[in-house]
Amino acid sequence: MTTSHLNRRALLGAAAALGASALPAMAQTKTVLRISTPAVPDDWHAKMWTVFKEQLEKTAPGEFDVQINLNATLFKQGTEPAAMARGNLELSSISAFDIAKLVPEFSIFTAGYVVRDPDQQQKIFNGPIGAELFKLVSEKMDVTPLATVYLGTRQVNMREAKPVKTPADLKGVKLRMPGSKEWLFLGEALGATATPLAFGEVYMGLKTGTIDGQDNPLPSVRAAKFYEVTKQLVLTSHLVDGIFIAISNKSFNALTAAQKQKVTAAAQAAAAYNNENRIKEEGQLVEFFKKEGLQVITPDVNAFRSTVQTAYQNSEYAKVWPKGLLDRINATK
Ligand code: KDO
Repeated sequence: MTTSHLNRRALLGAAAALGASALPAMAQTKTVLRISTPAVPDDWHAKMWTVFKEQLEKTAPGEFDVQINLNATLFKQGTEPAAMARGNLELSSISAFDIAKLVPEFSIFTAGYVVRDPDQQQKIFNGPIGAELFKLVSEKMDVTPLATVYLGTRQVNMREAKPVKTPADLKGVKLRMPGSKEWLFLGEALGATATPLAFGEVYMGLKTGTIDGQDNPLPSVRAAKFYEVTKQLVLTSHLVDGIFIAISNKSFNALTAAQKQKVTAAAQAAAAYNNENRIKEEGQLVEFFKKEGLQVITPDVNAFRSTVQTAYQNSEYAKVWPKGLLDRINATK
């Protein structure tokens, strides 16, 4: 064997060894970002995660392994913040109701008829109020909110049509709400008998009659097909609802400055995609539901507003709202 042969063989061997070990080594350097959400695939706030993933694939090729888990298949609705704090989940979209459990000041955003519209919602959370409250969220929940997602304006959706003008007309109505005391308070404030149930069980609950109604924004009523098992929409517009794309601090702090910027930009692009599509669709859905045979009525919204606002003002929640915050929210234009 000549020297050159030896060298070639040695080189080939080294290259093979490198090839074999280099691939898994590269794969290992990808940062896994697990996402869990109860959203159904056809809803905008489910599809927005694909926007997040695709943007990161473009801006940081090969750096992230984004894993999207819809329909609450990875974590049950409402358990995502605890999973993130424990390090079992990197990202989720968390609600004001999830946050209020650990940051009581935030319960102002669980109250009906506080935020006026999606535009004001963005201004509140992208301005000084958002900055102050998100700092508390990071300190107390160990997660960083990256973007504010308009979930839509919540409406009452009834299994059987009923003349509903004021909160008194919802007396005795078993209105499904997500399962936490903050949500149940909102259902009771509307005049109904609030019944806790996870989002994934609502369709069956409506179909079988274990609940009389549910509340959700119109795009979610469409995406989750609740219109197939209900006969009426009551446009109470009681909550301009928001969810927040949040990342666990442990994961966020492990990123480089450039990665932090790219992940934040991807979250904001995802939220912008959702917000634009959701607002547009929300404006068109009344016609769609009417065509599907639902009765759509507008109740005495002022009566709902004053009853709900009084319930919150007299509640334990209002006692911990920072002084002047409601005025600052109202002054945000
Ligand atoms: C719901 O369970 O009614 C709700 O609208 C509550 C939201 O905070 C959010 O969890 C949402 O469901 C899910 O993302 C499903 O759309």
